[in-house]
Amino acid sequence: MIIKSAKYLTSVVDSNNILNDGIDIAFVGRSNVGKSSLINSLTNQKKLCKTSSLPGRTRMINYFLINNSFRFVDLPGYGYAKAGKQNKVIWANIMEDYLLKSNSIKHVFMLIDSRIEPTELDIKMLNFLFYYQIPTTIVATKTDKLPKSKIMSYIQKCASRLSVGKDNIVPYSSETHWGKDKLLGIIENAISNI
Ligand SMILES: Nc1nc2c(ncn2[C@@H]2O[C@H](COP(=O)(O)OP(=O)(O)OP(=O)(O)O)[C@@H](O)[C@H]2O)c(=O)[nH]1
Ligand SMILES: [Mg+2]
Repeated sequence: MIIKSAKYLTSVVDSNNILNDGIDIAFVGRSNVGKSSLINSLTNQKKLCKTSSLPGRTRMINYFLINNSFRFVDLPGYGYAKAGKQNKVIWANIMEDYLLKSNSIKHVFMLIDSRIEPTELDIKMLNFLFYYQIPTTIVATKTDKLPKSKIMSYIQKCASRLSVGKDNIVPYSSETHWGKDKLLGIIENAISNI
């Protein structure tokens, strides 16, 4: 599929305002894993989605309208712990509300960092998605930071930790756009299966 247009639609901070009509492709994953960068890479835009080297940048649900027909949904990252227990944002309620309440989700891309073993929260997230039978693809980001010869062994480690086959993980780089055609194909399938 070709993404011809992508524009910012709206942001939602209150679960009651989650959009319930239409078609959503959502992006979840640990804070700082590269969700916003992936959306920019898929849409060929540099600044559609704000990215930051500081974790916890995206605190709300951001909706983007793609090809005037379906939406990309940038969800708040989980697992971000600022100094001090009170400030710990382990699991954003609005993200869970979205995944449980939205009638629009057609597919979820769950991002992990290809260089880092998936955390307990990643495992919890994946089990949550499987439990609610939400169609999900795991994407391993930032592969450009690994030597080419090591990428597949890192992906295998991530797969073992998540108890899935390594073919269930798509390696990606938002710098080089490696993996983009594969993800666009998955999106095309997800939105045509309606
Ligand atoms: N080299 C490289 N850097 C990446 C890649 N993807 C993301 N980054 C960098 O990682 C940092 C975090 O990326 P974001 O896209 O803001 O991550 P996020 O998941 O949206 O983060 P939150 O909104 O905080 O949950 C930024 O400095 C990005 O430039 C990638 O594929 N390769
Ligand atoms: Mg973000």
